[in-house]
Amino acid sequence: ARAQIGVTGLAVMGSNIARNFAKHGYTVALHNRSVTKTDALLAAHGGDGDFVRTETVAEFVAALEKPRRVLIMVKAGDATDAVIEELAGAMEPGDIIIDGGNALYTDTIRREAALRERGLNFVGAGISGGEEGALNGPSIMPGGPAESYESLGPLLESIAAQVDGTPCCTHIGPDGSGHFVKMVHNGIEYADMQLIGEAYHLFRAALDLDPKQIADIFTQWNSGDLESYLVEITAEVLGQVDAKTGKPLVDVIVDAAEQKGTGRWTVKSALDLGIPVTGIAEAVFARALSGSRAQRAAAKGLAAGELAAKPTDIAQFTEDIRQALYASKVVAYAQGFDQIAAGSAEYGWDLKPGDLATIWRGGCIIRARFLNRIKEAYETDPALPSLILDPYFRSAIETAIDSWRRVVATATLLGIPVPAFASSLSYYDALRAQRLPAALTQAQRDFFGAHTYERVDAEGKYHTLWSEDRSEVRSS
Ligand code: NBP
Repeated sequence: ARAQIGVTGLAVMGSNIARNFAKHGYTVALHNRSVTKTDALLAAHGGDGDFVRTETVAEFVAALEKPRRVLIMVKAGDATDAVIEELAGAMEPGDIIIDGGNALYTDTIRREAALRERGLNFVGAGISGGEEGALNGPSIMPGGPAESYESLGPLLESIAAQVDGTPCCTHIGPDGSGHFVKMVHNGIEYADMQLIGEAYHLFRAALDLDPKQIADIFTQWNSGDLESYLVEITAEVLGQVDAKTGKPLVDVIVDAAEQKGTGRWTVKSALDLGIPVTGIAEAVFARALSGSRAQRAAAKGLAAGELAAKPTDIAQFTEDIRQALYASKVVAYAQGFDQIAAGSAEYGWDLKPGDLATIWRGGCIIRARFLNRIKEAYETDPALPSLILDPYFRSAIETAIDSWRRVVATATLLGIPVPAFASSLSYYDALRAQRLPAALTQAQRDFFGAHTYERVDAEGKYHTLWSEDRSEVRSS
């Protein structure tokens, strides 16, 4: 036994992580259900470092130093359970199984409990950064027992992305917390992509700019507050020309965005936790709407009503869009961090929002300059009631607010859909409002269901006898 780590599941993610470990000097045992992938990896990249080729699970487990550390990188779901079962049968108490796939956090909670019963350590680790990150440094969000992080942490931290000398990897918390946090990360990614999409749509539909011009704007934005991986790749995508037609590539791609599920999971979990993640929800629904192709085709010709004139001051409206994007992005992150706080409270995880902002600064899809500000915000006040209330973000939104309103109003008057911009602004206005129409909602509930209400001027619960003399009674 001489390998410090084993990787099973050698599709694109597993292969790249195995190579990343090897490049960092670790001896890596390789395993895949079908040996062809193992051999393909060795043939193409065997020179990256020290690999141990294995065919069976028994050989694989025997190749590992104790306590054994195995990283599973298979398709999330039943395949993960099948692989865990096979490995657990061959491993010994104290060994560590890491699931680096995109598991649903409740599955991770279940698997961790079952393996703990058998004396094994199970670490559900969210890994972000796609194939490039896996190879050159991902952002890693490992949950599971703190003891296992002592043995595992140094390995994971060494292959993670590094920002200002800090690895983009830290122990997140018990059982499913790593996968939960990765799920919300992906939800934020959905919101971020939708917001960028809305900005792009406005450039085209409200300002009649072409993809190349818009690419230049995104390139410019990427040297300011919006600097981020997603803004950077947006410029690259918009600059791409289709070889076949000579048109911008984006114009020959079908406008139906697919989803694998983590955005949907985020929204489902937020619904259960009662946290409004409106930006993420709008992003998930926008993808669903884009994919309803038959319905959209049938809706062709629906009236738009009388539309306003397009903005004439292109520079001003461009700046308005930039501000709206920034402010909406702050809201999306604020909501995501609210969900993390709620998940932490629900499951007793004691999650540290500042740590998450720190490890998302590099390696992952949502990496952005902006995350330094979030890190600082939570360093200053770990109990911040909302990210929006941090002095820096509060003033950034104050600067952006007029532009943000102009963008949402103009889009509405031009018939251009901006669900995430608009719902983020509404969320902000609702958060700010000191009186909401919820008083009416609660009164209606009391009317039809005797659900009672609280009064602004007295303690206790009250009910109006709506179908009698409409007098008020105190509810027991
Ligand atoms: P896939 O998600 O496409 O999974 C393919 C791997 O799963 C192959 O190694 C395959 O083995 C193995 N596998 C399957 Br399918 N069923 C199996 C079973 N019943 N028993 C054993 N092995 C089985 O690979 P991926 O795209 O590299 O992603 C790996 C994980 O990482 C996933 O959970 C994914 O959600 C997550 N992830 C992916 C990305 C990304 O950018 N792609 C980013 C972050 C996280 P075979 O070769 O024998 O068929």
